[in-house]
Amino acid sequence: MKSVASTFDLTGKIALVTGGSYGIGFALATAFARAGATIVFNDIRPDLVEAGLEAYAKEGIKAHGYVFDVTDEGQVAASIAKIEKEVGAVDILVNNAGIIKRIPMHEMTAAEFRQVIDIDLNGPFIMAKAVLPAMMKKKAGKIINICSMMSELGRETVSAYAAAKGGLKMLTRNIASEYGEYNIQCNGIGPGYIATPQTAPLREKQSDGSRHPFDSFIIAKTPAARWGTPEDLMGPAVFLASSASDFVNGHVLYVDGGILAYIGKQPK
Ligand code: NAP
Ligand code: GCO
Repeated sequence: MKSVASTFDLTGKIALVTGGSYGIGFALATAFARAGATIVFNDIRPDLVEAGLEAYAKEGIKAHGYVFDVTDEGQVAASIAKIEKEVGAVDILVNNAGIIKRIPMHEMTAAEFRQVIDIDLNGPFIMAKAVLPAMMKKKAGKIINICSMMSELGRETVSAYAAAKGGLKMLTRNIASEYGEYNIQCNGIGPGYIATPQTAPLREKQSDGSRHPFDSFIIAKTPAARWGTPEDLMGPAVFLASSASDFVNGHVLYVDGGILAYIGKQPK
């Protein structure tokens, strides 16, 4: 029987993390590398791929960076073929690339709504579709979709994001349902409120030096009474990328410091 620790080992695996040059994607890829995997990442901007390669090198990781847009089916197909040739077939895909637009719904244009859906929902479909054939051939694969609190909850100004992340939860369940027989597991991670550039506007200090009201709101909504860090997601991601989770399929693992369990801080 294998040791429990060895079931988390990713030696020999190739992990592709979309939008992995900084933020959550960078932390997840770093965790996979520390568990033994070879890292591949992409971004739409060449300068960010360059910066990402430098950041991985600083961590002692020899990553492979590619420039492509996850919403462009042609670019994705060509890039996956290139990655398979230059590095090898992808064993672990993390659909991390994502954007948010905080605009009241009645002021949002359909073009803005579509752009969020395109990157946050169509992108994961296009990426998964591109890696599935090799995974089906190998009869093994892990797909991790980065979902959100907004896969479960709504809030003002984030209609497109919530629609996309709710859809991503169901895409996760459907990939699990459709490809489980090929020993492919598709799960989600639902991060709580994590301190990254994406959430920086919600944490900006007020002109008098006090906390942003949204920052205070999140502290009060989180039993852990703090924002999460990208590092908080590393262990859960290694679990879902490794054979330790081979019978976990179609699940969204919320890593939220308890937000979804909590009604919120009682007024004093
Ligand atoms: P971030 O700091 O904004 O990073 C997102 C990454 O995705 C960036 O590298 C971005 O590159 C890339 N990207 C955007 N559009 C792309 C495209 N079309 N093709 C390729 N790459 C693209 O965000 P984050 O906070 O690390 O979030 C990462 C993921 O976690 C997102 O899916 C987000 O929705 C989700 N999430 C975040 C939080 C949180 O609290 N931070 C919580 C729950 C879920 P550019 O810089 O070039 O745009
Ligand atoms: C927002 C935030 C969120 C988080 C995250 C929560 O404006 O409410 O940006 O949507 O980024 O996805 O899990």
